[in-house]
Amino acid sequence: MRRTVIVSNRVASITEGSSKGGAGGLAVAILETLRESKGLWFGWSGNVREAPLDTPKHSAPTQANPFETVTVDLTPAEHSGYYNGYANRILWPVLHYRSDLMEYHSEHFRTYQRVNANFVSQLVPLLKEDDLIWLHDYHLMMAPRDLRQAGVKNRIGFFLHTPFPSADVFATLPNHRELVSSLCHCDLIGFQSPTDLRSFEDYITHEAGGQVHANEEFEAFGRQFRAQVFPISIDPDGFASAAEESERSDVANRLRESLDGRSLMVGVDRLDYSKGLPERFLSFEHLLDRYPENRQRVTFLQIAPYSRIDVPEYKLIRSRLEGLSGRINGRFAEVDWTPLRYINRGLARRTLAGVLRHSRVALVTPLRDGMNLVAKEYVAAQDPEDPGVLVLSRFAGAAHELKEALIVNPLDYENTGEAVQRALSMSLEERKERWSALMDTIRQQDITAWRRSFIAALEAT
Ligand code: ADQ
Repeated sequence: MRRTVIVSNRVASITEGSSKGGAGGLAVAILETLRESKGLWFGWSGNVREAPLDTPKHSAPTQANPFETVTVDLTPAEHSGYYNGYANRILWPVLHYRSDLMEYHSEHFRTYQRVNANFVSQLVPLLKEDDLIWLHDYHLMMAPRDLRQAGVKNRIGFFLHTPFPSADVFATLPNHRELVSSLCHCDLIGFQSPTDLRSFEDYITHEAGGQVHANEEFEAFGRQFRAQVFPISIDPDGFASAAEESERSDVANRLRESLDGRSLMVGVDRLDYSKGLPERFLSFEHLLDRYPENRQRVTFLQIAPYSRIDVPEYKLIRSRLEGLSGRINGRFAEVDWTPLRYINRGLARRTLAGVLRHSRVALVTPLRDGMNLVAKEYVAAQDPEDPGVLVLSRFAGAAHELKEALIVNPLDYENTGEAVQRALSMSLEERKERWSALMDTIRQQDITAWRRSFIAALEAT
């Protein structure tokens, strides 16, 4: 088996990803790929230093983790230009159809290019002839070109975890051509959903003057490559057992007691403007307004840990949510009932699994999302004898697969409120039918299938 070299913005600490159910799905997938191929994981250490070390930091393989990690530090200027500036304030909004939020400065693009080039120059001496190189996500879009310029002939694959927006939206990025022409140096580009692939095809034919042939073969900027859909997933059975075990935990008991027989609705997201949280809060307000029988009977728990706190747009969305949650609770709360519990902290994965299992309805209503793993985790966490209902945005990549969820347009908050009402009153029989169809889908395309199919497709290019 060939060695796989994974390159991502961050290298997670091994302990974060060491146990099933204890780690995020992506970390598990990456670690399994690395273990199987005795691979190498390269990326940022997470440290920001005025004077970074000259050489990257290696960690040697161990018996439990038979792969290497190599990490580099960023300077404060690199962190602010490449990570906060270009990746999070320019690329992220555009990839999520929010060009209006882009804060463009050409200096940020130069820093982004410099950091990509620096990653590549530190990586190249570590490469072996038949390594497969697998680049992850929007932080590293200039790396394919740099790798080829450094003479690297290995197979290179790139997977985009976010959406690829429609060609017109992508073209609002002043550097759209540089970014896509760099990606075209890959042998394989992977997207989350057919919508993303279609948008990319459209970009290639209409913006780049390239061609799309049969078998997902592309030609553009003088290069030939493939682009395909690989919907990312989770380990459903691992997550299901974590949820089942967590049901007997202290936190689960506390949650059950505090609900006092009320139905629980849940939302779990990083606090990000792409996740549709204000619209979700409004849909809950609509539910209580329009269907007063839910007052005192339903509690909505929204878990939304802060993310990207240095980015101003995230401060704005935070204060908007604080305002809305205050208004909803002020309007509807009783001395013995708080309708909305809004928590800005992350939960341990096992605890999270238990909370999802205990929830009658999950609201996964992003305005745009590459996939959204919480949707799949919610399904996996359910009790097969009494499963809850998933209310899912049509704009999450997951909606392409999870067709038996109640699919909504999150911008229509009233309609989302109606879907929740339908979910709360759905018969056990219908809940079971929908759940088992959803669970079958997730089992068929789980995280192992995802990583193996990407690697197989890369080898086959
Ligand atoms: P994210 O935008 O971070 O990921 P998501 O797919 O939902 O979104 O993954 C988040 C992960 O973090 C999930 O496993 C979830 O359980 C966990 N998580 C979220 N909030 C948590 C909390 N409060 N406590 C504990 N755990 C929490 C990006 C893209 C997505 C894409 C993924 C994977 O934006 O579209 O699905 O990468 O490709």
